[in-house]
Amino acid sequence: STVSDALDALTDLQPDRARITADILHGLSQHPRQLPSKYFYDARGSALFEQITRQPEYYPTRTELDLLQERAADIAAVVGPHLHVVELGSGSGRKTEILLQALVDPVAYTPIEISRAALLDSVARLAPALPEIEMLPVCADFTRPVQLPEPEREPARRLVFFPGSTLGNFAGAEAVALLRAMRQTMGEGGLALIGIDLHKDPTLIEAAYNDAAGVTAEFTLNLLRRLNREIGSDFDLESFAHRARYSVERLRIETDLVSLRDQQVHVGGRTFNFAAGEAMRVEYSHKYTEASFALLAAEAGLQVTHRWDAQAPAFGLRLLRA
Ligand code: AVJ
Repeated sequence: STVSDALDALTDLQPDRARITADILHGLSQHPRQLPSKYFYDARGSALFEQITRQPEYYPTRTELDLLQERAADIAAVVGPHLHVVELGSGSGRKTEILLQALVDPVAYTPIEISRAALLDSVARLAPALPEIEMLPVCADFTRPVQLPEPEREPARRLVFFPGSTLGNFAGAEAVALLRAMRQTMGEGGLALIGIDLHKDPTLIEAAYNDAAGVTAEFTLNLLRRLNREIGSDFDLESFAHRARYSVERLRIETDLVSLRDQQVHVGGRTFNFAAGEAMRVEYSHKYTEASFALLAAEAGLQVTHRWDAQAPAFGLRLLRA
């Protein structure tokens, strides 16, 4: 596609103010409180995440990019030609570019991305670089049902691309539900290529979510800034602090915004009291072992057929089929 064809094909299902307000009110009514991490990604949040990926402590992105680069030809041979690639949470599309360049005659590419700004940037970069591929972008929350656009040319099968260990943001039943929905998206004979961060020295993991430059803290707090702007809440950004700790029992980073004092916050006409020290959960980043991932996939009716791993820091790509 040309950039202009790609933009004409855009499906816009970006969450609106009412949807975001309902999700936030629901999260604030839980004990302990929790806010969905998908709302990190407004234009600024996506830009801050890109900045995180360039911090020396944040190993996942560069490790996965190198792994993809090294194994792309092998992956392309295994998944076969003429694919419709559907990516969940496509962000900047840097990983996609490596994959699409390696695949044999890919038919179409559907990036699904909640941040319209990130989506438009990636389309503007990918369309000219890959003019032979039909671009069918979708701005949407990929945890909600999305009607997939149909490519003009009939693909051999779909390949769901889900890199970045984004799956790690989903705990337990939600992760299984997402993988089940992904299985539907894969369709008949479809495949999924998933990037997962693997369990390793907790010190390395914790450092990745507590970079010395403070970019991750800014990224976390940006959620409150975004909510204040878009749904009219009045979170005081000076009165909450980022905290990310690795739980060795649960194999996950647990990121909280901790209230620094007793305070009140107003959202959607309601008042919420926060005690000093009270933590609001804003993100999980699960890490996996070989066994824990295979079990999770099996719960969703999926089988791991191929693995490609990076060592030190450990990171994995998994190919799944139904
Ligand atoms: C984009 C979801 C994979 O969980 O590692 C990075 C987001 N949060 N630093 C992750 C994130 C804090 C990232 N994912």
